[in-house]
Amino acid sequence: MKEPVVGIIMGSKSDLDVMSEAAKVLDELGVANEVRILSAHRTPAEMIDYVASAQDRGLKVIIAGAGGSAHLAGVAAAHTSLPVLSIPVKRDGHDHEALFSNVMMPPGIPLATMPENGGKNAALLAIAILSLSDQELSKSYQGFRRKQHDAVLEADAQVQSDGWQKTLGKNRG
Ligand code: RP5
Repeated sequence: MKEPVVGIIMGSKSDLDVMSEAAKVLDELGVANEVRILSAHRTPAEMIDYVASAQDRGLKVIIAGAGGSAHLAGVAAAHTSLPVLSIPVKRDGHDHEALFSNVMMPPGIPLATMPENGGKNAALLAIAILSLSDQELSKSYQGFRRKQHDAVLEADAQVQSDGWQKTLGKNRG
């Protein structure tokens, strides 16, 4: 088994549904990753230890997600010089507190904040970063982008030939 190059961390088991979207995309493109539940508030020492040792253990990117006051990603970024991508976890009834807390980092400690619940894009950005030094992965990533591009053109061709009403009906099954 390949050693993980992406560490996915989250503040609570309750974040796993959102964060697993990142793991799924990394798995699909063959990027070895590890998933950990480490809270900035409830397990601060373990969380800092994990992040501070990440680079020496071979990790290249960290994806961190939390909701509410969402300190996890910012504190992680403070303890490593690896790129840290944050996923603000948003639930019904939340405002945008996690997003705002993540984008308001002080100058000097960068944090790449993804869309709310944006596990997929976090994984793809991690892949884009890793692709800079991994030709095989770069090819897989280009392939993914091409497939996505072709799917849109196919949908456009369908709506042009069948009309929007029929296309909508087909999509509804
Ligand atoms: C945050 O508080 C966690 O990341 C989670 O998004 C939220 C709620 O945590 P639980 O009370 O469900 O453990 O720290």
